[in-house]
Amino acid sequence: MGMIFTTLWQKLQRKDKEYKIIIVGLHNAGKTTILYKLALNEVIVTQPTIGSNVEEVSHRNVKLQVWDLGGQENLRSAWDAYYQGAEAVIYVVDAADDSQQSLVSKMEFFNLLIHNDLKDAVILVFANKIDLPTAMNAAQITELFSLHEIKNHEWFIQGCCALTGEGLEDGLNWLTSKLSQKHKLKASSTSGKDGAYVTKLPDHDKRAKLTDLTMEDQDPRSSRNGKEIIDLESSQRSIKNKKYYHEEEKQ
Ligand SMILES: Nc1nc2c(ncn2[C@@H]2O[C@H](COP(=O)(O)OP(=O)(O)OP(=O)(O)O)[C@@H](O)[C@H]2O)c(=O)[nH]1
Ligand SMILES: [Mg+2]
Repeated sequence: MGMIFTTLWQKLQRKDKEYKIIIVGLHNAGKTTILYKLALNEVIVTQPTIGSNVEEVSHRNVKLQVWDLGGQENLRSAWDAYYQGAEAVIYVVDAADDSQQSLVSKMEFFNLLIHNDLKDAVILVFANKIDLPTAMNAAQITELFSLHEIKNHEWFIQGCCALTGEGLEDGLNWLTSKLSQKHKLKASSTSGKDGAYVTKLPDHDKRAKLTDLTMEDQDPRSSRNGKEIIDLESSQRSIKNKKYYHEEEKQ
């Protein structure tokens, strides 16, 4: 009897579940174009986003509430206001961007990976604008962004073209299957074997220590002071520190 209630409860939960997703990346990367291609299957004429756009997207019966955030430099410090409750990040890279911009993008990417509000988020990287002749492919972006260094998030990279839609579905297939898996796991870990529900709260106190890094480490822009210094090393150190704490915690 307990099992029947558990299954029913899980089905009901799954039906109503809407996952919050954020789309971030530098200005002009193609985030808004991607959002509306996904939501309306149309290529719209975009303006630089000031603030955010939000749309509901349904993919393979999984409902997503997708927030697209403006990527201009003065808007990026406001991204974290949207992080809370986000279960996935779609990070859009302009694969045809010059190397300087790619490094800035990498820095912003690392900044969000270490944010406490995104510690459980899965990460989909869209290497957009693959239609352009100068675009790097997904393997090159993987290398440039050191994606294999990421140990604390599940991630996937997909080359895409927001104008034709190429690659978008493949990316969303990965994303929605990861989200569904996580939801099932969570549902089974919060339900007791006999049908009684046990609420298992995340260990926030312990987790907070994982990001016990100096603000300077976390904000590479702090070293800028008029110079175009992108402190990637410090971002990478932060990731490694975090990894180290994780491993220490497990022992
Ligand atoms: N060639 C090509 N152009 C694209 C692609 N995706 C988007 N664009 C173009 O890139 C420009 C910027 O696209 P947006 O979607 O506005 O970029 P954004 O990332 O939302 O920019 P912000 O709102 O400023 O952060 C537009 O002119 C798009 O038409 C693509 O896959 N290929
Ligand atoms: Mg936009």
